[in-house]
Amino acid sequence: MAIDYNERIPNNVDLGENRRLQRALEAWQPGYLEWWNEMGPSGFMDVDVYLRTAISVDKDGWANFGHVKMPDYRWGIFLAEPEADRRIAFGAHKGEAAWQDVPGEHRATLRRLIVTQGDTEPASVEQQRLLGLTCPSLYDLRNLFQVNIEEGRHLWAMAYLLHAHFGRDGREEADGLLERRSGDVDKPRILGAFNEETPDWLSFFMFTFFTDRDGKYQLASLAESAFDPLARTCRFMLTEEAHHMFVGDTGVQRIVQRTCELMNEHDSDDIARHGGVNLDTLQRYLNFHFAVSIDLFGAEFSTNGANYFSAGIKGRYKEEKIDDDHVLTDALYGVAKLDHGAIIESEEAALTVINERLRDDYVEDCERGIARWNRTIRENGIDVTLSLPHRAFQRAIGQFRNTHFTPEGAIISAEEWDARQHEWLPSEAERAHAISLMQRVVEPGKFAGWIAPPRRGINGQPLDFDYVHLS
Ligand code: BYC
Ligand code: FE
Ligand code: FE
Repeated sequence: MAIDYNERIPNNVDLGENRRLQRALEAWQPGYLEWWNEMGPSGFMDVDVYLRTAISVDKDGWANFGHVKMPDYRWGIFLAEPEADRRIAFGAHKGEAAWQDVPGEHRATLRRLIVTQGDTEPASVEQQRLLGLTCPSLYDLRNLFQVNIEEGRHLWAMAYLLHAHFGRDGREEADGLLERRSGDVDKPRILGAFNEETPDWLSFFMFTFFTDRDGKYQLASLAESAFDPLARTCRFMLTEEAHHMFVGDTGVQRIVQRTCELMNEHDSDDIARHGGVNLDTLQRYLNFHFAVSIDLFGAEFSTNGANYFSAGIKGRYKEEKIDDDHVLTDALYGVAKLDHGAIIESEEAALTVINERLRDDYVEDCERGIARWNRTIRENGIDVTLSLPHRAFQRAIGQFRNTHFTPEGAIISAEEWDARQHEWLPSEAERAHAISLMQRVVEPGKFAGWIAPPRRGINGQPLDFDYVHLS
């Protein structure tokens, strides 16, 4: 289905047929642009960036690249193709027709989830707004901006659902998405990870690896939703998300590669003074970003989660490929449970721990990425491995939040935590060092000394391509 770019708001939802909705969104658009100009990438609004724009929502629709000024990017509303006679795949309504409108009894819940999802998108743009000033290359600068404009589009996706399906309070919530600010004491973003800072590119790559990956899993579970417009919106968003994780995955891999080269060149594991990032620093950043990101799956034991599933609002990852009854009334699922000061394996009602199941799928996906980074370390002849910390480590949400754990999952006292946390989390000095490495490199084809070049450019372009016209 082609996207209509002749409209003020590009879309594939026949927006022109619904004048009221079109007017409401056109009224929201200036506020969005104002937000983008205020909170989007600082200092780069009038330069041409080599961006990818969807011209249709099928696979080939993505092959459209060209230099665009970011404020001129055509943000719009794109839903994946409808599935004829789509049926609800899970929960109490399994087998019934998917909902084209919001059922009254689920209105508040759906609105809340859509607002929560929508809130993360602009938050990440706000967190990343200064990174362009210290980019390690034009290639990376372009990738940052591609991620940023697509997160802006994800905000459009949720604002559309709020306007189209939730009446006046939906419009108010859509305005609220433009009013909260990441890290603001009075009006912060909703979820914890989105109020953290992303002060340097090491954090950015960890964020796109770990936190955008939470996005992938949350979107995938909402892509199963009985509420069909939400499902279709999330399906298309997932095609954009893949690039964000590519940026994080390859970004960290390139740092690992460069670190290993410096270690071999200087025959030392402390290469911080040679302009690199030490492997133990990478491990501490990894620990931090993993812990903050797994908090985003919510509490292990969650009646909310159980209700979302039973109501058909939020499914499991790849629900339809799972071989069970998709209702789970009596099903059990094994989880790590904190029981009288010890972590035990416990079989629990699958519905109650449905958040934990999604977290398991996510952790497995993270493991695959870490294995790739470890392969790079091995290929450089170095005997170190990076690993994910235990899921109980440094949690702020769920059963582990009030207890301290080592990255191996051992329970420790508050005193031991205070004395040893610098071993496991980046220290102030280490963060300052990472920031000090961030010197802007913008000569085409050149890369900062702490990161290796990528294997290939974007869309078949050479590495020294002028991805962002700075002059
Ligand atoms: N921070 O029953 P639970 C992305 C609260 S990322 C603060 O588990 P719930 C992206 C919770 O509100 C994907 N509070 O809660 C990535 C609840 O409070 P109440 C974003 C939290 O709500 C990178 C209480 O704790 N999408 O797209 O059922 C760049 C009990 O917990 C947090 C979504 O999140 C937290 N981390 O489940 C750009 C999908 N966690 O009600 C974009 C939509 C929990 O007791 N959201 N609480 O006062 C959801 O599905 C759910 O809201 C959650 C939490 C899974 C997040
Ligand atoms: Fe997103
Ligand atoms: Fe993303």
